[in-house]
Amino acid sequence: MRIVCYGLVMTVALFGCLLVGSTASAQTGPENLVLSFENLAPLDEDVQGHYEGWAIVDGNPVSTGKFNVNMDGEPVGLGGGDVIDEFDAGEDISGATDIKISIEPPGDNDEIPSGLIIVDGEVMDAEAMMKTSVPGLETLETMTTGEFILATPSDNPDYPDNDNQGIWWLTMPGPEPGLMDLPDIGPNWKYEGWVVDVSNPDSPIPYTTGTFTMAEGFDSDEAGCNGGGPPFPGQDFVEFQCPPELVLDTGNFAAVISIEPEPDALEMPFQLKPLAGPIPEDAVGQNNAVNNQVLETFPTGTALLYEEPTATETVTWGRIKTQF
Ligand SMILES: [Ca+2]
Ligand SMILES: [Ca+2]
Ligand SMILES: [Ca+2]
Repeated sequence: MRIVCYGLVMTVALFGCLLVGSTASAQTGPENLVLSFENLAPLDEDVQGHYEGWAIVDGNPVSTGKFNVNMDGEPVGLGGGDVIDEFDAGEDISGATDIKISIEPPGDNDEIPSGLIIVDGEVMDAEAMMKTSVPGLETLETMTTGEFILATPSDNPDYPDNDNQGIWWLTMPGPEPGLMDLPDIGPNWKYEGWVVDVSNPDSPIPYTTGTFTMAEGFDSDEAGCNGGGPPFPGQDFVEFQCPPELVLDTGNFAAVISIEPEPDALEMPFQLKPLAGPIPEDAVGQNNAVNNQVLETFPTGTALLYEEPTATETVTWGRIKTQF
């Protein structure tokens, strides 16, 4: 939508400005919706499922259509389809109060949204600015910080000196929790720690350190398949545990905290990565920071609904035409 003002002061004073619909991606009717996104990642449709838009009308969700996104974040049809300039809900959604984008499981055929909403926003003046729909987002955005140490406590009786083969989300002296102001993200999400081999930037290789919901307490697999370690999230990548064995202070690894959907179909970091940073070559024996990247990397979106042209505009346009 752009605003066109006519030059004469008298005309503007009498009739105000005209609202002229933008030329591209105009919503052609009250059943239509235009979606655009930043930082929304393509889904592996067979494993992760697909996106689906929902207009909340009188408190009930109306599907605006299933889609995936391409590498530019543009909505596309499932199975490698074309870019979708405009969605058609098949009924009037111009009175929607909210727009939500869900992730639906593979083969989903029902007409209700899954519990997993990735972005949503309230409709104001036929437009919804959508933000990532994770509980505690405001805390994640600016307050959440992270630190880790390298250590391998689970095999220390035999191997006290291989500290560069494990990572623990804690700080010393202590141990104190290394993840600060980590909000409760509810039943549909969980945190997961990762070390990522980035020696080939084109194909990074992630290794999980386990899933967790709080900064303190054991994660899903403790130090690895044989357990052990302190009551904090972390992992020992040592012979005593299951493979792989990793040496983390080579300058080739990054440390990452992701937020994963629950249940989680893919053994890869999900697109929400609130904290990440390199594992430095001098990481052993010190606390190491990961950076908050929520504002730069979390998905956002815009939903444009149909706006009924008002009678005033029509009258004004007619008067101007007769005047000039
Ligand atoms: Ca569904
Ligand atoms: Ca050790
Ligand atoms: Ca673990």
